[in-house]
Amino acid sequence: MKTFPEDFLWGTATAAYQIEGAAAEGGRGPSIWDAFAMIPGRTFEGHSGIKACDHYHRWEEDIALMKEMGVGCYRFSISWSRVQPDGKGEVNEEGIAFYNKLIDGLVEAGITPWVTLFHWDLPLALQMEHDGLLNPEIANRFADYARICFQRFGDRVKNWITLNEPWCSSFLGHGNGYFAPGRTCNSEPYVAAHNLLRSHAYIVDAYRKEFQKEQGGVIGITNNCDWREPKSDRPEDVAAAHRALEFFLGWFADPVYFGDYPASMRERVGERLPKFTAEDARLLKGSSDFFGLNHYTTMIASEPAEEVHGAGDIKGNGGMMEDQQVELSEDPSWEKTHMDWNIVPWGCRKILEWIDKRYGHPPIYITENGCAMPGEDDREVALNDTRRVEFLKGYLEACHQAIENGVDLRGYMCWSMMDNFEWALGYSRRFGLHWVDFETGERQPKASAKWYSATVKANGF
Ligand code: GBH
Repeated sequence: MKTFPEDFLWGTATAAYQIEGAAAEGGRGPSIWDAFAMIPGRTFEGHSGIKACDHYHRWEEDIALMKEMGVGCYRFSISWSRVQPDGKGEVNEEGIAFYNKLIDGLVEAGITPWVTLFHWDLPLALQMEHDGLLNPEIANRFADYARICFQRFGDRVKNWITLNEPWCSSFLGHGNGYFAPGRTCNSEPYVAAHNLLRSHAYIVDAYRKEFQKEQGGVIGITNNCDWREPKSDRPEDVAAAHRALEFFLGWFADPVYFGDYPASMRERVGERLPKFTAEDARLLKGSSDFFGLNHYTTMIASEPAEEVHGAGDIKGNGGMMEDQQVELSEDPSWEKTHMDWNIVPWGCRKILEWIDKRYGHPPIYITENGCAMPGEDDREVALNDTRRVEFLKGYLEACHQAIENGVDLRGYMCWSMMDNFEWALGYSRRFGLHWVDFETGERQPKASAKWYSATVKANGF
């Protein structure tokens, strides 16, 4: 039996655009994902989040399912354009009312809400009229929106996540164009990342100065990082793996913990890497009350034999390929998920230990981990998802080992509470503990939901 620490927090996670649906209801304004999904070829068979899991109407049932599982927390995100349809100015009271009902329902069910303010769905008006994340002014828009959320929900919400995976908005949104807004450039990712980091800092500053004392909550950022295992113990390969992690996670976590980007990035990206003003650096340093980590997979890293070209459409790429100069490969013996991601549980322990060491033993929450497995369009296959159970066991065992090795891991939130809109891959990939019929909206617990529930209740497995 692997037993977790007494106060270990067990949860599940979702994001607004992936589950809510009701995209044109209740006064919600469009986001960049509504627009992106309309461009032919950008999402699987043109799928969009217009209906998704219809959580906007089925939220009570979803809370009941989570109560049944016995989870301690639920991580969800707020749709900015549901709260502020234009991304600035007027507040949409219907949107506020929806989140109030959801939050009240969770509290009543004994489930602690963990709220992400931004999970990629930027209000379209900010993109069209103000160049979105490329405009430094975005940090003020973010802070104003966050203030509305703190004011309206902060009496009950005590756990805030500013941004989900800014790496994805920066690199996938502005580097290889795989995600909204679909731009491809070798400098814009650095600008978008810079403004997202500044936005995070401004949000946290507003919370700490105007709300934290009275409301007594915590606030932090969630970053994603895959593990990079050196191909050999040659110093060049070890350095390449370390550099890959700096270009992937250090890009976002170094400014938050140290007030600046990694030196390796400064050297290699040069003029294209923006500089923080003294004031921004001051606001950033120490701006997260916990380390939020989303972790899914592992790749092997080595010093490239010849120079790497291309902006980074290469599988597994964690940073701008031409800049980081790391060769990535896989062990052919590794099993893969339906996303084609390698299943490597020990990579999870190693990334946790890397974070623990580099960032001075911070309290860490895994705010996402999970998998999509092939064949789950078939309901019977999905309901008997033994491969997901094996995946979760493997990764949770790695978490347990990390804790035994001294990592301050405080919680684990499984991605995802239910099957949902998997971004560019639409409804073709199913990450859920609950199966969803996207025609009727019906939900049903998979075997993994039952296994996870037993694990949560026993605080181990
Ligand atoms: C998360 O992102 C998101 O927060 C969530 O919304 C999403 O539904 C979930 O994961 C599942 O995708 O180059 O093929 O080796 C995940 C971020 C970044 C993790 C890329 C895996 C490498 C894949 N991902 N990374 S690959």
